[in-house]
Amino acid sequence: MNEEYGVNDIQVLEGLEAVRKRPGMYIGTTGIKGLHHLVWEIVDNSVDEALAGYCDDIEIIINNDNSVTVKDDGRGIPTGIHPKTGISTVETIFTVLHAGGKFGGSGYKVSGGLHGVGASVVNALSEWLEVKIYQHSKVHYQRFEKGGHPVEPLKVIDTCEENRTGTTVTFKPDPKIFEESTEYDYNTLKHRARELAFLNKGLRIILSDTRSGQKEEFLYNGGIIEYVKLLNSNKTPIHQDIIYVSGEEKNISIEVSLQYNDAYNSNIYSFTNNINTIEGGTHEEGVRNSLTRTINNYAKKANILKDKDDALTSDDVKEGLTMIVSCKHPDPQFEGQTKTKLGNVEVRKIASNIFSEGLEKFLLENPDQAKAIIEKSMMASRARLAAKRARELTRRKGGLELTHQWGKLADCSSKDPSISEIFIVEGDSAGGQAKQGRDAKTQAILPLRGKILNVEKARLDRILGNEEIRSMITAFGTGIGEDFDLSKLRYHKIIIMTDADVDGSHIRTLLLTLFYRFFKPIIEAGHVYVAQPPLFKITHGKTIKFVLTEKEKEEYLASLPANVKPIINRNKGLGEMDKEELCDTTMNIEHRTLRKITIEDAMLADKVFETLMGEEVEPRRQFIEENAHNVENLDI
Ligand code: TSJ
Repeated sequence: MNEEYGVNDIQVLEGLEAVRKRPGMYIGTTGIKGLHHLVWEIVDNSVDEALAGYCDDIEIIINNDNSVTVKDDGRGIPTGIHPKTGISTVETIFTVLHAGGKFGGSGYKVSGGLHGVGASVVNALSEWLEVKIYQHSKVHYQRFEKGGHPVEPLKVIDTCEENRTGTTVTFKPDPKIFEESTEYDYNTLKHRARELAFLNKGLRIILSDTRSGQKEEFLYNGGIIEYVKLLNSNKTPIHQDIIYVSGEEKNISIEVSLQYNDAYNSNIYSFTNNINTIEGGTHEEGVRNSLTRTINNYAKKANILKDKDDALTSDDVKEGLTMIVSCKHPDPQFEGQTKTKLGNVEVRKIASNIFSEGLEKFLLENPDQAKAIIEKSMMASRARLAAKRARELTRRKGGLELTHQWGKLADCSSKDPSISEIFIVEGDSAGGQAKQGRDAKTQAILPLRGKILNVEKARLDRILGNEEIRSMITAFGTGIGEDFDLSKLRYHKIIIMTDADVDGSHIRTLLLTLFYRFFKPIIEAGHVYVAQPPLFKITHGKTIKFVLTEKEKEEYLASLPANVKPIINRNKGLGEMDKEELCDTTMNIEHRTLRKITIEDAMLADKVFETLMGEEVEPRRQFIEENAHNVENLDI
């Protein structure tokens, strides 16, 4: 027996020596990343114990000397002699390479970090490592030194309370291996500790740092539901509930949580056995296919998506989506460049089936939320088609370059966006005046005719095909859709200048809706303004005064001597002012008042647009009726 132990011992040490010779083969790097990876190689064993249902708490402690302690309240590593190695299972796990499932007894699976190499590699790369096992009222202990050499076999060093069980491992990474640094970073460990807690609902992970006294506890009974909640916490969800679906088939479990927010980008994270599958794979594909299919099916059945509408694409239903997909698989195959893509083909169908069923149920039970989601996707679809059409149109016309074709634009001479402004002016006459009176260095003028609205009612994407609107988009320089690039914006002030009447209000609504749907970042960055032409012209003898509001008018009138009667003109259109008046009151940087458009303003415009120009007649009739009395002041 002793001799056999010796033979094994030599083989074992050769194995660990191989790890020390080429650590990169086992943990990727010996830099900071590899150093932190050691912690997860150990913690993963405790997480497996939790997944098996025997462990609730895992504690990770960064000690003063940058050793790390990982402690769980599981069953404790089996302490008996292992039949195949003739040494204790504990020692086997710490000294035999790849001593995962094969050595740990039934059900032992190393979910493993990326490399899934386990405790022996950590031991090999440590200056020293100690393990304590609490089991059957005893404390078992073993210490390893200098890259994994057992100081002596596993022994009992103490007694403990009868019901106490668990495993505690402390290791000190070897500075001879981790030459760059052996200093642990609390925040790096925190991020993954929290992620593990999200991915394993009900598992408590306590992280502490005796160097700084920091300590945090992560426990999420809602699991990945709470993960989505966190990811969406600084966003605006467009429906109330976080959708959660889970199921199991053939020992493969699938969990999905998702919620849509009002942004355009998406945050989709997928995991298999707690490993972030950055490259995706069959679990993510299954869920995403099913998301597209289920939303389309429901939308058609609920008659939100009409026969004439194009089916929503996978990209359409992705807009604004925050989603976590978590798969637990007994034998995952990782593929791809970085081995972070799940390859098991059977998972695609299982994930798809489980998710379809759960999602359909949610949509049927929550029609209002379903509607919000579908409308968001339909908006994405419209934007995609519009962008496509706009691209096609421009391609046909020879590109969106600054050519003579958009001769209506009087550009400014400055090429510095931070001082450049573009005035979008309603009507040719006001446009002409503005062109004459502007500061040509910094102020560009683009006249728009009101009739674009009447011709192209309802279909925003068709409005994008309108020559003048396209001139405007070309002038912005940012492109549209997938090509959009805010940094290419040619003017940092886009100023809408329209009449104070119904047509003016409509054009403003149209433009803001257009911006809201296709150029939201421009609004968010605060580049869109509405000019405030004076509402009244007050002539008193030889003095002329322009005022913006009713209140200012009253105040001004009250201040006038009573000898001459003032003449008050209400400014209906920009064209009523002469070019000096227009430029001085509304365009001149010194005298003008601009109102910056917020995303809320634009959102409101978008709603009004839907109502005014949408296909549903009843809400439009109602809207006009309700607003008939103040339609002149309909200022958005
Ligand atoms: F691997 C390790 F040594 F690094 C390590 C393992 C480190 C830490 C902190 C914990 C663990 C660990 C192992 N926690 N819990 C377990 N459980 C088992 O090894 C175990 C216990 C009982 C049975 C059984 O079938 O009765 C099976 C296993 C795998």
